[in-house]
Amino acid sequence: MKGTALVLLTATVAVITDVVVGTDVCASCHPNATCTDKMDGTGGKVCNCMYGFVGNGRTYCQDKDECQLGRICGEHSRCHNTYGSYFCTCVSGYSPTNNLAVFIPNDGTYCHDVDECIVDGVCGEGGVCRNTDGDFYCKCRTGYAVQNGSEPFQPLTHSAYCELVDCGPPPSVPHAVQIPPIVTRCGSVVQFACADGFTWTSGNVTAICGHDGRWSVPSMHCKGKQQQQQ
Ligand SMILES: [Ca+2]
Repeated sequence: MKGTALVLLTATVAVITDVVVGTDVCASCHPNATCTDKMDGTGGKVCNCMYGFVGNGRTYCQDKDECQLGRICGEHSRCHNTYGSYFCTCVSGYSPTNNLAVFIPNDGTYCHDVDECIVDGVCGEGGVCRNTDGDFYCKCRTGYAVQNGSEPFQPLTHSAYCELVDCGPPPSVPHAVQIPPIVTRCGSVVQFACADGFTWTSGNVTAICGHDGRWSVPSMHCKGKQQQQQ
């Protein structure tokens, strides 16, 4: 009997989480540990720290900082350690593939690029959106010009925006009048005709509102009819 007890005592010393002679092993488990059957088939019990904790199962089971294990959350992510667990978030411009705000990568969730251009009007009126990996940018469509900045611009971080190009009132041409309708947007064409008492002699009779917001000036010449007769 003495020999058996000595063998048991030796085994207990060797593995602290093993069977303790004459005591209930499970009662000695740390609050953050569970008591489970030993895998060696001896019928003994063992204290194991719960998921998210590390220690010997009995005297200590401390929080495991999963974020120290390298890039556990994957690319474009941030890891957040919590007591007994952890969670991941994505950096700006990326979102979790599980469509939630946070995730744990063990279900295959990872951070992927957000296609910001899916949202209508993200670049504002006249803006054309281009998605990029982790970001997006805007340019102005034809007929619009960038204001308060330069192209390409990111409307969330820059104050630039697109504005309809408008040339304002068409130029005045000596002895000529404008023929309505007068539209002053980019690309608009305004027709001119010689005023009463004058007649066209040469040059083009149109003014075009350019992308730079300026009118081209008609090269037309109108001569007084009386002058012509002389
Ligand atoms: Ca993007």
